[in-house]
Amino acid sequence: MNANLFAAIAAAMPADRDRIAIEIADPADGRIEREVSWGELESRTAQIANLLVSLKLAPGARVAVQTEKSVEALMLYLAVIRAGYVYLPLNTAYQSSEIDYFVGNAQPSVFVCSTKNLAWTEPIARANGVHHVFTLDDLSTANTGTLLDASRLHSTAHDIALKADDDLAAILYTSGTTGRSKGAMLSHQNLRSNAQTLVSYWGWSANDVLIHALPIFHVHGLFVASHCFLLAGAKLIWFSKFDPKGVIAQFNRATVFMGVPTLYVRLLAEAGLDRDACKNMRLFVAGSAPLLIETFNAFRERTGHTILERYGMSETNMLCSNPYAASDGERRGGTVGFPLPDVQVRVSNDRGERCATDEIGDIEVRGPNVFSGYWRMPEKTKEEFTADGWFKTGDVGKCDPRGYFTIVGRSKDLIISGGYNVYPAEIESYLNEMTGVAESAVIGVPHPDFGEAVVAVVVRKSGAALDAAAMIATLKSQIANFKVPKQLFVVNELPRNAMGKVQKNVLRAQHAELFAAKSN
Ligand code: MCA
Ligand code: AMP
Repeated sequence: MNANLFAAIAAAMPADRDRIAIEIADPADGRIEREVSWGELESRTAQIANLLVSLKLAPGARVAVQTEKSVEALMLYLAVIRAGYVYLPLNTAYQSSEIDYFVGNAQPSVFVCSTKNLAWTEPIARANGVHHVFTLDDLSTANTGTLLDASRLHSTAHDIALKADDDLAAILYTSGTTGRSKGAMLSHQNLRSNAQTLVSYWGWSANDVLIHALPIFHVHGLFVASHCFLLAGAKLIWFSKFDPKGVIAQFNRATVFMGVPTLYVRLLAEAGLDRDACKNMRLFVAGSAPLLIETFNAFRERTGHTILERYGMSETNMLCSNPYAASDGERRGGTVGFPLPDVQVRVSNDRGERCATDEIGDIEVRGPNVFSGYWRMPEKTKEEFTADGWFKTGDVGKCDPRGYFTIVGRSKDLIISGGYNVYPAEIESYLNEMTGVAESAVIGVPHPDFGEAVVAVVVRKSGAALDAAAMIATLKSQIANFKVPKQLFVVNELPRNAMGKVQKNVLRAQHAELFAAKSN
């Protein structure tokens, strides 16, 4: 059997290749602008796969991609998998020092960027030894980019590369609590097994129509959403950008929606979100960050739908899900439900023993979905697994007597803002480099839209004058904008405990109302 994920995707395509696979919507009003058939998806991915093969890349070569969201970018992902290379998606918000790190660390053979970024990204790629640089833009824009132009010269027939279960399919960078980002290595089996589990557990069929409004450089939009639609042979309504009005306008033609909690908060802010607008829908899925119980309840009241919350990680794909079928139990707000079939989840105390029911401890996981390790970081990989082979998620939680898991916090110092992960240590390292800064502490505080917002507390060196606005502006020029603190406070000292450790919990309590007050 060919374990290539694309072999499973090809097998699930409808026999009638003229059927529409993707409808591309205008983000603002939801109007359908273009359609892509299954046949086109198949032949376009074959052409791009053939182009990649013609480059005579080494086995296991990485293809790094930083492009705007487009169906062409989804085709590129599928083509990389199909041709047997390794896909490395990069957030469009990343700036030069971030791209330099990822490209330097992963050493891709191919780098694909938007035409508008070529001038600054190509030198970084070339300096890091990348041989092939292409551009890729949305087909609806005038310039389609060199990747599509070159691919059109290639055959629309392509034999799917033969892959084993453990062969690498993708590398997803996730930041660490200390040091730089780590590349989570995901195999064809990791991706395929998890996608097949979700298709079956969430009751997918070829009649489903999924509204896809998430970015495609992280697990949620790239894997969870795209793989479910592909393996069910269903249909996508494609939004290049989330817009609540446009999305609501399409609910009456769709059956499934997936979003991070911020998308649900923004949907709820629209008067047009009501039972009638959602009457064709069968499933709303939330994940990537905690869904507040207020959001869960408000959505049910307004639409009559109970959001299904699930929990996952870049290293593991999806781990837990609230039940889809009523016969499996109710969907409980504030919980992430049960371990998915095939996935094992346990809660351990700091002595490595199993916690009792309802006892809080570290969440550890095992299964065919769990990655094999961090790219070229064997020591880090070893640290993140227990002696008996379970992956330590860094999330803290508990399991109730009925088997529902709840995430109560994180042992890792991580902020999740609007579904994007921000590691305080990274922001602190940039702040600490600035003239006049003695030290800094970056925290997450509750935010009505993003769930958590990044806030920095900076200690000035004796006699130094620090300008908070100027420091924020400097950060904006250095790092992805979602990581930049929404507010920065200059203080004389940080609160410390008896051991001299900075008490971030004290800072979080001090600033807990910062954004709540603003929203009133
Ligand atoms: C945008 N901004 C943000 C965020 N997004 N600030 C904090 N957190 C954010 N997430 C800021 C920008 O820096 C900018 O600030 C201003 O908001 C407007 O930017 P814009 O791009 O127009 O924002 P937006 O389009 O409204 O984006 C908000 C968003 C987006 C739609 C919620 O953040 C988003 O798509 N989030 C989803 C992320 C996701 O897919 N996560 C899944 C990870 P300024 O004006 O100052 O420059 S996968 C995962 O976590 C696991 C595996 C799982 O379980 O799924
Ligand atoms: P990432 O590695 O960027 O994919 O982020 C994974 C992290 O997101 C997990 O370790 C959790 O901390 C968090 N996460 C994902 N889904 C949920 C959820 N439903 N509830 C709470 N936290 C979540």
